[in-house]
Amino acid sequence: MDLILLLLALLLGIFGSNRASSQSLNATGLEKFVDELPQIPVLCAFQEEQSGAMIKPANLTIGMFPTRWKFHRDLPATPVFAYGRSHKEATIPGPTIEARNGIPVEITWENHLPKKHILPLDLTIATAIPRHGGIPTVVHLHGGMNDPASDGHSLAWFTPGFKDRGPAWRAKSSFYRNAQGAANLWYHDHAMGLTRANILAGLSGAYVIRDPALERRMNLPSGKDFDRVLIIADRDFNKDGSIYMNSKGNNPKIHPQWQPEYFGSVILVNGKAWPFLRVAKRKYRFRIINSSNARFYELRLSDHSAGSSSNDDSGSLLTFTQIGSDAFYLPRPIRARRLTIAPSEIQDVIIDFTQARRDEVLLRNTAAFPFPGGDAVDSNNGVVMKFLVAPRSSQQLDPSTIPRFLVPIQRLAIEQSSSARQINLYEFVSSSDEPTHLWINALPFDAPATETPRCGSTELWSVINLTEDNHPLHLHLAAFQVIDEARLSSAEDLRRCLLANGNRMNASCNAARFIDRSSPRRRPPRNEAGWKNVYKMKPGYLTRFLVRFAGIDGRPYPFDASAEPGYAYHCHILDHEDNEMMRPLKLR
Ligand SMILES: *[C@@H]1O[C@H](CO)[C@@H](O)[C@H](O)[C@H]1NC(C)=O
Ligand SMILES: *[C@@H]1O[C@H](CO)[C@@H](O)[C@H](O)[C@H]1NC(C)=O
Ligand SMILES: *[C@@H]1O[C@H](CO)[C@@H](O)[C@H](O)[C@H]1NC(C)=O
Ligand SMILES: *[C@@H]1O[C@H](CO)[C@@H](O)[C@H](O)[C@H]1NC(C)=O
Ligand SMILES: CC(=O)N[C@H]1CO[C@H](CO)[C@@H](O)[C@@H]1O
Ligand SMILES: [Cu+2]
Repeated sequence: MDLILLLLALLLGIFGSNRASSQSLNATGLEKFVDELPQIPVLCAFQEEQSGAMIKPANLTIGMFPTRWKFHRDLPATPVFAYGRSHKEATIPGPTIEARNGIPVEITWENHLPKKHILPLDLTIATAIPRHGGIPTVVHLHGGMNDPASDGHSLAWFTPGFKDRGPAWRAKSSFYRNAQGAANLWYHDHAMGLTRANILAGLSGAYVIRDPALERRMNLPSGKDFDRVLIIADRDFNKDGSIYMNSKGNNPKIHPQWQPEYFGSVILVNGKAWPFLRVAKRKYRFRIINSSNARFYELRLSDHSAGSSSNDDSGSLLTFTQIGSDAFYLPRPIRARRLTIAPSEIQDVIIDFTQARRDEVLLRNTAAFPFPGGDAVDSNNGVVMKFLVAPRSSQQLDPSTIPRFLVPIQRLAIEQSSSARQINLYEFVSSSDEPTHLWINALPFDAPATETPRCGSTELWSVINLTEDNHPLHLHLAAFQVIDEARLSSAEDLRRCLLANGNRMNASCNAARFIDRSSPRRRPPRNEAGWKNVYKMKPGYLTRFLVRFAGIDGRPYPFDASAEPGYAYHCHILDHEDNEMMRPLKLR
């Protein structure tokens, strides 16, 4: 980092100072299920003429604004950063952008943020620092297949009026092709070293690409009342209702503020704490996006003993019927009682409330945090939202169906891969055994690109997780299919051997030698066996997947994916990504 700039930034005080002592709010004092789940405003990314007969491209301008947001009936409107067409229209989460398959859109993202951040930052991790002050931002469309210049590279950041721009910045607007079929995406901030704080402050929103012909044929629940986006996130608040973020790090002498994982005890859905939604006895489609910094969710439905935090859901008849994962439809629907969502994962599900035995259904969370070996959830973070099911008399006709088959996928085979890569995940700790940073292949983000696949190729990636956490690994641009997961006999010994050998595998420290032969290789769960752009890397496991550096139909990208500034792949625990569990992905 440039020391002069750092000193200058500190001198000018452009980054919010660490709040001194405001204690965080006791979440138990906030009454649950008092706010209705908001309908997120929709922005159309196309123009419809002659009542839908003609669809034409449109351009959008969306700003990032400092505004106030009420997260709960009993909390005051509190400072946030929000996306919207204007200051007045800015919301938490940002507007849902609805695009049409095959109709591109050009979005000009404008930064209207103030000089000072509303959350404490840490300039000792690799952070974008603008020469003239202001808060750097850049938008990444998660799950999008777009040109490198429009991908939202972490170093493509900019400040208000584009006055300062990062080295990877290319243009004032981003061109989104929407040529990848019906898909669930989300957009969020991705600025170097600031992603966790900018998203925590409110900078994220949903982006749906619709394919009307396909969706008519599938006849799934549709329309704004029955097809809804649920953006789940956890937050803590200060007593004055403002968003809490730790101002002290776990290794304050090394990183004054950074902590390896942010967990909040209040669960927000669409910007409201533990909201309720009135539903009819019929099927609903929910596109569930996890925009938490670090919290995994293991979602369950319970329609008995409301308020119970017990893990026993055997009495519930309600299930999730999952139809999509990340940006892609599954080949066929899968029913499950539990749904695990990693940060930034999207699960597209149908819930049929005709099955509910009571008029109140709780959406609960039972995932330990950190996942999987951490603390158990409590009566706060163990609850997500409540559905109030209208009595049968008000039942509407439900013309929707769940087809037996959705969208077929081409299975990739290992023989199709032209090269193999080894990706090793490390966490480094201080003398007090506290995490200081996380590096992929023992390299920082700014070391020259080592993952340089050829456009059009399919590669076999083997990821070994040599840390104690589960890391949701996300690739920009490319989609992949998980083959299997194998347990390592001693991740600790392999880690030591690899580090002593400069992260290189040799005959004696080779992952293959450390596979635990007594436990079988596991296939991914059925609902994650299709195309993915995020997958949870289990601690102490070797996970293998096949990545296709082309469209999922195998056709070449309709653009030059090898152009500058390239792409990235990273852990989607935002606190890890910021410190520096991210590497360049540079296609050739
Ligand atoms: C929060 O409040 C609840 C109920 O008043 C109490 O039982 C709990 O101990 C409090 N938690 C903390 C961390 O103070
Ligand atoms: C969108 O903006 C670009 C220039 O940035 C322009 O070329 C294009 O015609 C515009 N499209 C529409 C539909 O206005
Ligand atoms: C949300 O994402 C975070 C970070 O990727 C992850 O830790 C958390 O488990 C996810 N939550 C859900 C509900 O999937
Ligand atoms: C592999 O590397 C480790 C660590 O440097 C070393 O101890 C070991 O002897 C090497 N094995 C071979 C076969 O070179
Ligand atoms: C579950 C498991 O095997 N965890 C291991 C992950 O890797 C670290 C470091 O290599 C080990 O200490 C854990 O035991
Ligand atoms: Cu991670």
